[in-house]
Amino acid sequence: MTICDFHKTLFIKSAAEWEHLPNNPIIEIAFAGRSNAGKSSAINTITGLSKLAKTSKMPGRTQLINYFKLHESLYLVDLPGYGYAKVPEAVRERVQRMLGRYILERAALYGLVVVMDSRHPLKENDRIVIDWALERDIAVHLLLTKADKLSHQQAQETKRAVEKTFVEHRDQISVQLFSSLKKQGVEEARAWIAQWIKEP
Ligand SMILES: Nc1nc2c(ncn2[C@@H]2O[C@H](COP(=O)(O)OP(=O)(O)O)[C@@H](O)[C@H]2O)c(=O)[nH]1
Ligand SMILES: [Mg+2]
Repeated sequence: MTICDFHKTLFIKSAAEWEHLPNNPIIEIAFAGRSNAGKSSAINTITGLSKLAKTSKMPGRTQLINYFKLHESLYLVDLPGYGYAKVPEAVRERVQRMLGRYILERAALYGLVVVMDSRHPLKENDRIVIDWALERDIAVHLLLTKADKLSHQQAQETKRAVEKTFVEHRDQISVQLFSSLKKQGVEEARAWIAQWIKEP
């Protein structure tokens, strides 16, 4: 059961620099993942707002940190994608630095959704991002998206394998299958996010 209206999520701002991040102390749940993994699509599917976050067939387009207000006490944050080789080196380094600083230092960050293509989960950069969150004791939700590209059995096997990898961190890391195309796993993702909402 969710206690807020995901359909009322509003775009707040795009930030290119650390100094431009909002400075009001609202809980942030951030979405990280490789370029093209399906982060923006997942935000749109979870909120039920198909045009909220810009999606793209061209990887490496979003180098900004995008803020959305889901509730008076909660922001959703679409982080820049990583791991796209065709982005110029200087841009890639800047993005990695921002991402590292955001995950390691952002006081408002309470939960990290790591969006991964369920056909290729846990790439090196995903592991790095997950390790940063573990270091800080931040809750991690692994969203195995594009599950529609796998058979039911393949998808279940992938989920089990990912769960097994983090069995020692099962209090901190949860795993689910998701598909923006088929609207699969939406309520499960909403429930994970809604647990962070503080009612006044
Ligand atoms: N089949 C399928 N395609 C998806 C899914 N989610 C995203 N895509 C596609 O993957 C591409 C990248 O999606 P996007 O959300 O922009 O990825 P981002 O770079 O991680 O924000 C787009 O062409 C989407 O239509 C999904 O669940 N299933
Ligand atoms: Mg995106």
